[in-house]
Amino acid sequence: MFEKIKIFFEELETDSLESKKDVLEDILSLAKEEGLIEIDKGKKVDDLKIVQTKYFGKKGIISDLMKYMGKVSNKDKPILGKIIHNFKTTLEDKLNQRFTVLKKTEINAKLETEKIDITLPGTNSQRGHKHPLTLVEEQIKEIFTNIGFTVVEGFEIEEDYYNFERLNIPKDHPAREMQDTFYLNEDVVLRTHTSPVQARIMDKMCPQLPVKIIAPGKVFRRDDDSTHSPMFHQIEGLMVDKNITFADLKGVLLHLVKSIFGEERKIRLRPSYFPFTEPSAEVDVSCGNCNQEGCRVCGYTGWLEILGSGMVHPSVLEMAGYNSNEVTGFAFGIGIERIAMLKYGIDDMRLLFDNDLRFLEQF
Ligand code: 2U9
Repeated sequence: MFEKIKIFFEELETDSLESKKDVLEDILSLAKEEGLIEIDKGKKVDDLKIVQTKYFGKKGIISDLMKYMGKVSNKDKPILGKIIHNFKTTLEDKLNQRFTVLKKTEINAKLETEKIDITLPGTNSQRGHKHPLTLVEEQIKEIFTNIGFTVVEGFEIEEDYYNFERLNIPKDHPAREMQDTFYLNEDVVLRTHTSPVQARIMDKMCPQLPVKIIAPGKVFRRDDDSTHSPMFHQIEGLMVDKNITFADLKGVLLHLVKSIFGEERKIRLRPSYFPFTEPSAEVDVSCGNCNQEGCRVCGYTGWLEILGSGMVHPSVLEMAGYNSNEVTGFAFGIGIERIAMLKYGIDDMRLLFDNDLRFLEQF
């Protein structure tokens, strides 16, 4: 086709286009038919793009035709322009129509194959859950709030005075030695127990009675092995009132132990020593693993040590402003990790702090 046009213009030479315009129109009419067929043959948008480039591209047929505009006389320019314009718009319209149809078809096909069944059940994201230490802490808090105790929290960074002096721990007591305590400076420590919380509350409340509080929280000691961690969690309890006796302490602790481990469990109190309680007792729970027949868990004793307790030392009451002749109290301290280890059969405390999902997912 293009050859024909070339020859046509070569032969045109000095003749005017006007007289031979029919010949050119015939040539281009044929070319137009060819183009329309090519457009119809395109079955995909990409096929059409190839045809589009062939006719409308920078080096396409229409661009070639336009070059003759510069070669014909001024008089012939409008005639040639009209012929080219007609050729161009016919193909352009046809191309646009075809593009619209094919694009629609392709979108429909895509929608058909990528159809989403919105009635299918969704994939659930995995739910997290509470850490075993949180579970135990929450259970113990609930047991005590149910019998009228209030939960109080205090500072993890504490004055030496409240952490030790107020708990009747004199300067030369072994618990104050550097290997046990993280000192921030001479007068400030990371609290080694939550007892300073209770000491501060007694300051605030005195002479009000009763004091009936539990203090949960993190505590810090320079210790690290399978049964000790430099940071661990405690819940300490304190009850101060007139006529509080050792029997009250025993009753509350029995209730606590049965609530955590089960009604069938027993407790045993062994004499002990703490600077802040007098008398003091360590509390054991009957071994649930062997029903006290003796096993590895309880070291063949039938008993498991779980907490420390005692009657508040008169000096501790006096320092808070209470008259120790009129007022008595009991106190106890529970290591939450120890309870969690016994409750869930965990043999290494460090597992509680590793945050390994294979471990945590079991609770
Ligand atoms: C005040 C007065 C007395 C809190 C007590 C214990 C006994 C005790 C340990 C248990 C395991 C610490 O986490 S542990 O290592 N605690 O044995 N704690 S009596 O006595 C207090 C507290 C506050 C004002």
